[in-house]
Amino acid sequence: MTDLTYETERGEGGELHQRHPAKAPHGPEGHLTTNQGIRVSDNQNQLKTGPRGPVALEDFVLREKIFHFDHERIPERIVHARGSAAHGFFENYESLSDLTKADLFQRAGERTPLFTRFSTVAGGAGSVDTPRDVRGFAVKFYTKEGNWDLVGNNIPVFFIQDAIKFPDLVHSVKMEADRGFPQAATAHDTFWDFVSLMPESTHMLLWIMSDRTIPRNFRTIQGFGVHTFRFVNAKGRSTFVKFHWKPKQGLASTIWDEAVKIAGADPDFQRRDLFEAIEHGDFPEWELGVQTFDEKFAESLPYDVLDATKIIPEEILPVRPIGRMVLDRYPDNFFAETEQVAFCPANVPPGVDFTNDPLLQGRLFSYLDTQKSRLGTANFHQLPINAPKCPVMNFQRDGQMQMAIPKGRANYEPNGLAENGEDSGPRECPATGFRTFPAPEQGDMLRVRPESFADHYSQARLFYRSLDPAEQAHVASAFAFELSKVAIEAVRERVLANLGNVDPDLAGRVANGLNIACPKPSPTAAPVLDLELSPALRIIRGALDLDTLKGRTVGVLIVDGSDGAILDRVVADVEKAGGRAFIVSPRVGGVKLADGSVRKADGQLAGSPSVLFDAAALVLSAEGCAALTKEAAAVQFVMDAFGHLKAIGFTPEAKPLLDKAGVELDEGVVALDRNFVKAAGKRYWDREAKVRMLA
Ligand code: HDE
Repeated sequence: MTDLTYETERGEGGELHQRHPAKAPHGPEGHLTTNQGIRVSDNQNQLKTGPRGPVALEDFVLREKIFHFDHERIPERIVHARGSAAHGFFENYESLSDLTKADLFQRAGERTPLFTRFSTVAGGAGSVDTPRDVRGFAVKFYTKEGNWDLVGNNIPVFFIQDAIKFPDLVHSVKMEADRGFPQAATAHDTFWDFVSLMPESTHMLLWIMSDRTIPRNFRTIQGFGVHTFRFVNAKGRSTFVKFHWKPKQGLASTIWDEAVKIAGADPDFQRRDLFEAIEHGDFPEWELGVQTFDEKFAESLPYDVLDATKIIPEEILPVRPIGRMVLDRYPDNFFAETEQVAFCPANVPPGVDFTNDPLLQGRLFSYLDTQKSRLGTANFHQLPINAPKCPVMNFQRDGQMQMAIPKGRANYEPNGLAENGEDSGPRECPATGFRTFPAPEQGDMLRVRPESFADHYSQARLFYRSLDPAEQAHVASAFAFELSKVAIEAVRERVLANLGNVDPDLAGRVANGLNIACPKPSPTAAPVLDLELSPALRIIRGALDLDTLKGRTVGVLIVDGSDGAILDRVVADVEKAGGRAFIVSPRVGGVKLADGSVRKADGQLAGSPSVLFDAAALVLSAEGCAALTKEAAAVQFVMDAFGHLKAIGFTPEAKPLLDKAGVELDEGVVALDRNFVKAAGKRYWDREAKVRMLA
């Protein structure tokens, strides 16, 4: 055991000194210093006038330390405050030079370093990881021709069509202005009041009431650029493009009851998951895909590609995979990297360009602006996490926290200093510099919404009707839950009237879930169309719903008397399948196995409920099981694993615990033999009707 307790010694005058033993490496690099590089002799005691006397103002060591601490926090992001990030790379599959001149897409196999931050939207920086909320999916590519920030979400549409509504939207969703709650939740009056008056939000509401907003973790979300962007090739030809990230880990969500319980059991669940996955070498990976199209295709659609409340279903326009992103390094320092990273959709390299999407246009202003108030200086781009990994040369100078020391007199352009033998600085480059695509524009200056943005319901209907029945039931139940938290009755009615345009069955189920009458559908500005359904939108039983244990965790419950051989086999099988086994026992010091040996646990039962795992294994002895039937945490462990549709593997001795938890045997409740691993990667949707009353 290391002894890090205080050592005491007497000084020359007999005074008492307390210090920690010097454990740091000796030599200059091991010495504690002030920010001015002055070595510190004592980091435990302030400078006092006499042992019991007043503290001296001249104690610069104390003052500097407290001063710096006082200013450690910076304003959190107004939205997306809570996030986690990782470093990695993008690897390009093949040259896309026909579509874009963007340097990172020119050569097959080329890797571009990147930094990706995932986030929730509504909650503060200290809120929990698993509220029902959109997840941000922001990627900073450090390309050879400058930074490209693809600042997307895990949902392909947005609430509003025009940036001028963003402050209203965000005010409505954040904590209510007078009472300061609820934190990180849409389930309250002001949010539903606002969206009920904004029918354009209906499509997004369907997505946020779906299981997409209660993802299992960051590794199992999809990402979308949302807006239509442009690719521009070397010949100056523009192609419209929509960006998609598809998780190689599969798409996976929690059950609402599970998400709520995870919030209590581990508020950092998704952050920890990202950290641990990378630490264990399970590097999360996504495929970047594009939907590309021209003006003619855009005009053939019954909706506008500039409207961020619309998708182009993959069945109509397939997603072409163009490369992969691997996240293989967790940041060294959360503040310096994850907190200080500054994304901006306006950061695009030559070959990527914008469209007139009015939401995108507003974003092009907002992000640079917000960084100044968050990071405090116009020089935030010099922070290591934000700095491009290519040369940055211009005549911008000075400002707070200027890190660069430019040489010479050339801080303006044009200048003729070269003729005087001096460095004249950089010059514009018409051949390789960024040129905006010369889209022809004309029209009257108006504050209007285009006619082509008027249909607010057809795609909401398309989304709802494309889902698996279990997902539809979750959507209806989520609406019923959220609206039950809304106290203003007129708001509930307005939402139901809007839902009536999406699908009468949905509106009826929600009304039934609330036990109120379903009002007539609200008037619509455009006819609601029955668009062709898109099964690609499903999570459950969809293309990205993978039955796998790879990168997933099985919680293995053990007690005194458990059979060590079975335990070892289960652990080995799980690991062989690419998963992790997390041993849970009533006491973290472990248990005495049947053969008398001691097996340590990774977590204590009370702090390791089954919501934290993807499947459960019960390696119990008869006596141990009898004791666990009297332990609520153990009964809950099993009950929740069953209720959250997870596989449960069990030794015969564990049966009494299953019975106590009300578990009925089905194809997901299996003996702990070789078949368990196969069963453990799945969720058992057929169990839903037995465990939940859904709307
Ligand atoms: Fe953002 N958004 N946003 N947003 N957004 C911010 O920038 C904004 C929108 C998104 O991990 C802010 O640095 C406006 C859509 C992500 O650091 C701010 C509008 C999408 C992140 C801002 C939108 C996003 C942000 C707050 C409507 C998906 C977190 C802090 C016009 C395509 C990035 C910051 C990170 C962050 C403004 C709408 C994604 C205030 C005005 C649509 C992932 O600038």
